[in-house]
Amino acid sequence: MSTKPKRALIIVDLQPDFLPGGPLGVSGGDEIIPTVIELMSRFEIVVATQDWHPPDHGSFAANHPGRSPGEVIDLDGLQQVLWPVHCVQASDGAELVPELRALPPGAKLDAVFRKGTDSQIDSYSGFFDNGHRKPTGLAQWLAERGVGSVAVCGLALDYCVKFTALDALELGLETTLIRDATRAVNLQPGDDERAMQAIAAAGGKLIDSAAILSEPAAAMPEYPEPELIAAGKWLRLVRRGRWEYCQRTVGGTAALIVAVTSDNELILVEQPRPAVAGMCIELPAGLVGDNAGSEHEAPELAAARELEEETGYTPTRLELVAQGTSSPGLSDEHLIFYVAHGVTKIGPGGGDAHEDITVHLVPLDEVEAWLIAQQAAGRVIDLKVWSGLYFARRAAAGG
Ligand code: VGL
Ligand code: ZN
Repeated sequence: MSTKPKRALIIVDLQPDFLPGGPLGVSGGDEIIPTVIELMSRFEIVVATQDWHPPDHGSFAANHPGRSPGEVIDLDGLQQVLWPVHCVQASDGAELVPELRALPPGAKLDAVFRKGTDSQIDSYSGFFDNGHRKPTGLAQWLAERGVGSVAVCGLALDYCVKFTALDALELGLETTLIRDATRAVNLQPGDDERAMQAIAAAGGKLIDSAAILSEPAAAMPEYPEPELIAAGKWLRLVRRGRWEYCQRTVGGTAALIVAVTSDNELILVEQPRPAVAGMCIELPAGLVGDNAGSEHEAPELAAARELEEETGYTPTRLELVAQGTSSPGLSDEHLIFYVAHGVTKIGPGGGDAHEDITVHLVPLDEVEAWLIAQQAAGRVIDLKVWSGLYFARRAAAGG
């Protein structure tokens, strides 16, 4: 098991009510959104906090007759700044900002923690209420996922961001404030500077987003465009840098079908394979989009069609269970494994006019012995059969 501590991004209270124009609008709050979204794809784990108050919340000046926002009162034994009504549960202004609800590819939000839900106590920090009486669950959630370091951004620097960062430090998490991905309310001029000093004094790091965004996105080398070496009718040989490999001219993706009959037999096919000059035992399979006019065919349809052509069986449902490369040193071919559920025999099978396919129904608990016997008898075993066996057994076990 990997024990490398993970790094999480905590996005604090990025909600419409804290954006300019909102009841607790933070000046420039909207300007941080693109940076926050860009940062999201650079963290293994991303969480957001959401200020989520009941209408009778004690932090709303409107709930204290004669009081105005900005005044400080005693609320259940704690000093409480009074605020305009904001982030009332289920109101539009309490939603996460639209940019967080429709994320671009590569960005994901793993969890949202709501806070300030108890009307008698406010909660600036994403970890605890202001009296440190109750946790929100965020600390435990991060610990369960092996998070050892957090970067904090969002609104507002001098309240919820500050207390979230200070609690993270107190919990022993390595904590970084992303300075250009936060903005302050600044009820008093200089509150922003004082918040940053407090975080730094407690052991937090202060950085700009550029320090994170300039890290390489992943350990992906840059590759030159492939050059063509030779082209056949169905395959071409190409070179990328010094590496030669082949590509299909049609249908770069193959769909493999793992089908088990109602009698618990794995459906395998045997056919002559010129490349290995032998009879090969394989999973039923076909190329996606290899029929004229079906270039944009959905892979499930290709899989169902191939299963029926080769074996005569048709599924009631196909489940995509895995996809990836077949032989990445040799080819860019991509494979998709489907488990075919509820197969029934409706045709003869045997493939099209050019194919010479024999169907084998092998009892699921005898597949190993059968494959070994086939190999001993001189047949070639396609190793993907063994992967298929894993999915067949898992499906048979109801997994
Ligand atoms: C916040 C004041 C009241 C914040 C929340 O998100 O910083 N500030 N509620
Ligand atoms: Zn609030």
